[in-house]
Amino acid sequence: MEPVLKSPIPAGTLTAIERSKQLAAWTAVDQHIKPEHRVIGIGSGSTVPYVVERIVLQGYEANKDRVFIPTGFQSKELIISSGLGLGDVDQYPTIDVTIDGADEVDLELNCIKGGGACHLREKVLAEAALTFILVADYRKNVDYLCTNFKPGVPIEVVPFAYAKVLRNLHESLRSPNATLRMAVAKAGPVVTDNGNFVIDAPFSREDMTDPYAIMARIKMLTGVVEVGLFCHMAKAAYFGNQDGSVTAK
Ligand code: ABF
Repeated sequence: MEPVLKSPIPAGTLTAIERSKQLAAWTAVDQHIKPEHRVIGIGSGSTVPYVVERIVLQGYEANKDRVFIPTGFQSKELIISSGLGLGDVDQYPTIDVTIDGADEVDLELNCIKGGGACHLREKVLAEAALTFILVADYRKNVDYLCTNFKPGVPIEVVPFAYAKVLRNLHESLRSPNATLRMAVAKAGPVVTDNGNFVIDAPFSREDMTDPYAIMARIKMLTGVVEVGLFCHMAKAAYFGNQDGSVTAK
């Protein structure tokens, strides 16, 4: 049975989904960021602003020795606009805690990330962290990956290799509907912060019983930079629920 924590937040005016994101984020900050922590990784997505909100409310920005490392443009702006100290992972290759969002999290705390095309930098910050924590709303809490998140697994590829990697996915990796991610109005491919393209590859429930095995096979394809499957990395995940409770995995 998963433990259910009491909400740290009084009822407010947010929508149910936003409130559930906030609940997850605030709980993760309260449980895992300690006064002695000096280097904190800040992920991407729409749940992470609530992480920063709680950090500021807890007064953690006041210590100017504390630095916050972003996973991309969005979190960098968030850190700066919230008055937090900005750092970089090349300066701080060991991070005390990284808190980040997810597209889906399974029973074993494996997750899909990269719906926002930031998963390369997100994985660097997850791996650099002594403790990596996930926060999400209740829709992301699943038994098996690729249940609700229909685009599938995001794969960052160098532009030169995208067509070859697509063929590999279609023919050898049982993902016949893998597609190149296009920008709004199909103006062209989405380009990541690293100048690469993203392929979205849906997988069957059967394949997602062992996401690590699929991740390892995709990662071996020449031209793949990073796979949005984070296996055996997270220490805990928090999901805000519609009833104001938080589920911890
Ligand atoms: C990032 O933002 C991603 O890896 C994931 O794709 C997404 C989750 O976003 P949200 O918090 O908006 O659901 O963390």
